[in-house]
Amino acid sequence: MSEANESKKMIFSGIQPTGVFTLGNYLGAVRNWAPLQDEYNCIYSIVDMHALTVKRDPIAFRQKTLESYALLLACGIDPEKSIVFIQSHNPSHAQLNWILACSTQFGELSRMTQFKDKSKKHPDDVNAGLFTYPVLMAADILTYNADLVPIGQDQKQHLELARNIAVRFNQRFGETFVVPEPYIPKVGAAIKSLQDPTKKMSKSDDNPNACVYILDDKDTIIRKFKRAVTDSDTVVKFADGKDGINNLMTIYSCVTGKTMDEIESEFAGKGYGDFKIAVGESVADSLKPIRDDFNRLMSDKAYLKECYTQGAQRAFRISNKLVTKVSRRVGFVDVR
Ligand code: ATP
Ligand code: LTN
Repeated sequence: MSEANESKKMIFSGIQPTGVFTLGNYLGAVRNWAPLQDEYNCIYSIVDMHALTVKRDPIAFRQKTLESYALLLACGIDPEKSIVFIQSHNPSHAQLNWILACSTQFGELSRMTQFKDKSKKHPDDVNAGLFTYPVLMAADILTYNADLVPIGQDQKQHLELARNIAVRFNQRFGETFVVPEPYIPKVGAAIKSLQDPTKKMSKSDDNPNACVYILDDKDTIIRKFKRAVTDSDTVVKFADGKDGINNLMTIYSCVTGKTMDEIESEFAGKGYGDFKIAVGESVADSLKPIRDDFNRLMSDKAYLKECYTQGAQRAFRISNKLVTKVSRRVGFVDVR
């Protein structure tokens, strides 16, 4: 895609290069991105500026960003069909971030649950970036006039804030931004930790048994599922109070396409042990092509560089138009 096709709706989404994507990132977000590529103008980004809100070792960070980019391609994002780029390569995000920050209230940002959680987790580094993180996310989305934003459940509150910022700006300065809609999958939008099924599965969890990473090998995946925390019951049934089993059933349903009723009948009379192995096997088999493709892509750094360089140029051509428009609207002096 060289320029956006005006007749198609625009999609934007991003993922942080904070580590290998988890099964949660995959089922809740990235897996749903590839099928959208034919019907929409899709722009997908590795949001490295967002990841900088937590202290990182620069060498490891650069490596993780490259790996995350390769992972997106391995998950089926096609740089010929979509724009795929690294956020810090396009200056529009930072430019619009500042303007939107001046239209965002301290009180609104204080209510964001991700800020509250992350500042509790890193009490020694409650930096301003962590606080204004959702404004940058709003800039990511609004600078492309995205209509739809595919995300997991945990990002709904941030998307709501982006909508509020857009509406407020439009009211004050005239119609400028499209007000984006969230696009949240019906099943898989909130995959839970395998060790504490009341918490979300998160890339930055310190316990590696809590997450399945999409590059884990088959034995590791099966081992993690065997160790998954469940209840003391034995019946595979989706029900209140069975968070662990509900989570495993959700994962199995996402991967196999089976309904909860079908899963209950399949495992009627069998115990949790058999079920956990079946979940592990189906997940491992569905992730195998990604692992193979990732290894192939990582051995061709020149190709990756070509893709992310072109991606950033294409992204800039679209976003810069909006930044120019917004700059005029707020009253910055025109340079040309
Ligand atoms: P971190 O742990 O570094 O904060 P994360 O694992 O929460 O990262 P992000 O990069 O913040 O992942 O999120 C990328 C996408 O994955 C977002 O759309 C988010 O909603 C989705 N996502 C993250 N975790 C889950 C989960 N457990 N279930 C479903 N979707 C998820
Ligand atoms: N905040 C998101 C990542 C993210 C994003 C975005 C998602 C940054 N910018 C724009 C969708 C659209 C997260 O923490 N998962």
